[in-house]
Amino acid sequence: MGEYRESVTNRDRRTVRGQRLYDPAWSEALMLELYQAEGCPHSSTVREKLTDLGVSYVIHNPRRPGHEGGDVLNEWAQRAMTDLGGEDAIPFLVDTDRGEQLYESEDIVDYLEEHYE
Ligand SMILES: N[C@@H](CCC(=O)N[C@@H](CS)C(=O)NCC(=O)O)C(=O)O
Repeated sequence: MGEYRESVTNRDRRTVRGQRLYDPAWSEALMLELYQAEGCPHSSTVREKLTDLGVSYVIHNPRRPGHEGGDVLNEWAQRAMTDLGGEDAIPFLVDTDRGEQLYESEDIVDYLEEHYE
């Protein structure tokens, strides 16, 4: 959890060639973070909804799909997901702006329709 919070703080200070980023699209992208996997049908449902809504978001690829837990691809993302949500399950959405986090693709889709449509 500590590492995750620190990284959010660092990311908020991200700069490009010395310029702080104030691009509204980047601000929007910071709001939604999706922990997911290619080949996971439930992640795909969420990605399609985000696309349909035209919402920008950040993708994390903690691991391969699989009910038993696929191979870990990104240890930081895997740890952030389990620390934040308490479960090793994808898809997992974090809405940093609203302070919400959700598992379950159907719940995530409902949430997105409610808050981002
Ligand atoms: N009901 C869940 C199913 C998600 C699911 O089965 N995800 C797989 C990867 S494709 C997974 O992470 N399984 C591990 C687990 O659920 O503990 C949803 O709709 O999001």
